[in-house]
Amino acid sequence: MKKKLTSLPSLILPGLLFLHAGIFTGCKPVSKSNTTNSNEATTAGNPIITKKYTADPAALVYGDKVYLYTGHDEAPPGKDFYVMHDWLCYSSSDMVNWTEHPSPMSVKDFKWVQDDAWAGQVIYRNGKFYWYAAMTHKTIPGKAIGVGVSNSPTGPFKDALGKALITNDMTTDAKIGWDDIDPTVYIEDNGQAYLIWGNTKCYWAKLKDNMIELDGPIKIFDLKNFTEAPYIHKRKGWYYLSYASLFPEKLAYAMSRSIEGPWEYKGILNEVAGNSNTNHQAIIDFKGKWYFIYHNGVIPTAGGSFRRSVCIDYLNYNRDGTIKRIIMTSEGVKSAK
Ligand code: FUB
Repeated sequence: MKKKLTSLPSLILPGLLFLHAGIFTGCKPVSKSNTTNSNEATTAGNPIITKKYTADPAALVYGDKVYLYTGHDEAPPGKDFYVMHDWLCYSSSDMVNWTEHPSPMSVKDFKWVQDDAWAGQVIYRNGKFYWYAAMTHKTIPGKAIGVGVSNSPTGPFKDALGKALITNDMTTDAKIGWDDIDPTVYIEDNGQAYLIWGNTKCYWAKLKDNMIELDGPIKIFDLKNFTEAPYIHKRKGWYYLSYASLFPEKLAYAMSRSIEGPWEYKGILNEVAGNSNTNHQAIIDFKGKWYFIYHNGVIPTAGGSFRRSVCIDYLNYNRDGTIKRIIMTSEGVKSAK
């Protein structure tokens, strides 16, 4: 049984410093302890995980499986900001049945980090898995981006650098401490890797083959109403840069024939996701279908902007390559064959 979502208005403060409250009526309550002993993580439909609060999905297709990496919202009911100390990992062969793996990475794995296991992305290269993620730096004020590395998609991931790859003092265009968040990585067919990240400014830089050093200056993409959560995917010669826009966040997207831009704004991809003032996406092609993985805040009774839940719906294209507006559903997707 699923019911409609009800959103309350959000209070907008600069950037991501905000308060938000909302209510939702529905089913599939999260367990009291917000933990699970079973590795069978999910039930059918959206949200796909109901035993824990999950946010900021990243997904990797590797072999015949999809690996889903999420943030882990642990803010108690009534607390209106992020409490996030580790990340979670799930895998599936069909996009419907998800197996939970032990938490593969935590802020404790990074000695230079104070806290805050925020969004990131995992990518495979040369036999290793690299996880780029935003955290709060212990000594350099503001958010920073670190890199975890593992021999397995399910971890454990270790600090690949022993220090941050990106710190707030390296990016001075945005006069805020939380502009170095939400890293995403894309590897071109010629092997050139790109790191893209940001809040209010969309930064990008080339990465060296070792994946843990920048290979050139930090530049900025010009994107209409960019807030955060950049994500790159490619289809039929088109690059797509999707991102969270305005606040409360909708997802917008732009297209280009080159990953280095210029990017042409194409409009809204997804509306505000029920009961969550943030919106964060991963887009993958798996077994012949395109999937849009995102979060909302619909788990009763405490779900909301700081207790979020990952959902999956289909992503479809128009004949000219533009993307059809996402239809967020309670039913979610069917088993992929
Ligand atoms: O989860 C913390 C922050 O909220 C992420 O970095 C943003 O993308 C937003 O989802």
